[in-house]
Amino acid sequence: MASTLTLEQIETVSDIWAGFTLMDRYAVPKENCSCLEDMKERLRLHYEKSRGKGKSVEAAQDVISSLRNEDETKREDLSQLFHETLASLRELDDQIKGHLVQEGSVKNMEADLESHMESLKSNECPILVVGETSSGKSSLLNLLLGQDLLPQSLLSCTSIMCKIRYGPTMRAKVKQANGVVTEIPLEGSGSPVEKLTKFVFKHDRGETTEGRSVEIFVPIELLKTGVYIIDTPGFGENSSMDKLLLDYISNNDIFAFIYVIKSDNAGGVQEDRLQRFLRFIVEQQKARHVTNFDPRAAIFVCNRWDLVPEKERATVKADTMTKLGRCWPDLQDGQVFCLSTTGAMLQRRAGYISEDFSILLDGIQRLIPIGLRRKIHRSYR
Ligand SMILES: Nc1nc2c(ncn2[C@@H]2O[C@H](COP(=O)(O)OP(=O)(O)OP(=O)(O)O)[C@@H](O)[C@H]2O)c(=O)[nH]1
Ligand SMILES: [Mg+2]
Repeated sequence: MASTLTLEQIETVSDIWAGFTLMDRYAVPKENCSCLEDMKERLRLHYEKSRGKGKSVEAAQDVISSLRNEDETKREDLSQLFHETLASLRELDDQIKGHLVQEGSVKNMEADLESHMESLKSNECPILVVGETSSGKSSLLNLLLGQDLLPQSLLSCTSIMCKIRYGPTMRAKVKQANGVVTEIPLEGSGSPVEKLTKFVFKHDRGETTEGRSVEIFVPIELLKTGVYIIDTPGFGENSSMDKLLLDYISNNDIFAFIYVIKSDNAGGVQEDRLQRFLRFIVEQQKARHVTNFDPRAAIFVCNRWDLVPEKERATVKADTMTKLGRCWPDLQDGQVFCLSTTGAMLQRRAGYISEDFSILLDGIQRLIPIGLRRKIHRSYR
């Protein structure tokens, strides 16, 4: 037997017992590996890791926090420029100033600069996670955050907008339709998922929770930089839940979003829903004067990829690309990612980042900043 794990050894593993034996021999963690495929994937990831390849769990966390850093630096530069311009405006010769005031331009410019400076101060950097019901939005968020926080289930559904942001202690704030706010401590005994379930989850998809929202505060480093993530109810099944999402899009600037697709849906991507939804985003953002809303910043995740039979994957991917291409302007191959969230979570719990998740993280790092730059550009105008 070789002194280090080799690819040939992994390829020859043909049953669970051979897999366990190889894992024991090379001290590969076995947790959560319940089938041959999971084991071989774990062995492959271990092989890559031992050769210094593949993403570490720490690097995966850094992806989200680095998004913010880029935004932060640009915001500081721009804020400085605004300060200087405002100071120069205020120092203008009285005669010139009088002339410009008469034209109304100085007053407007000062007011404009002040309002831009105010919006730049905002530490908000939202990433919206949207998509079909049961496509795995909540599961994907748990994966990105590296912990089980949001309830996920096939039978029940997220019924409320869940904003996840940094806080020194783990807690949630639930806002009722009548404005009453309830604080829910999430620390201590019992899992956060259990404590949150009755507030953010509905067992009957017909029930409504109109007008409510929840903010979940978690003490994790990657959110400390101001990035926050919003889990949303599935789109297209229940009109009151659709309304929650559509109202949010109409009332907020959307610079970055991840659209999750249920790849194992019979008939593939539900094109009409997708089209209505994506059109709505573009129109609303135009109406909100988010100029040049950049379609390149959207990320599409073909999730539950493990449930698509291997021999059908190429066809399903091609069909998805065609349908997405018809709904989304200038769609690039690099915006669409195939992922098994459950598979990635299983590997992540054992300290490995699966290949599909690693590719998605690279995509997030590449594409989300395009959207965030729009936020800055808007202030330049
Ligand atoms: N096999 C498989 N199951 C997945 C994957 N991602 C999520 N699931 C399962 O799909 C079901 C739905 O996942 P959720 O995360 O609740 O989906 P959601 O999009 O948040 O659902 P709603 O809130 O109802 O819109 C759960 O049973 C998950 O365990 C995946 O990649 N593979
Ligand atoms: Mg959900």
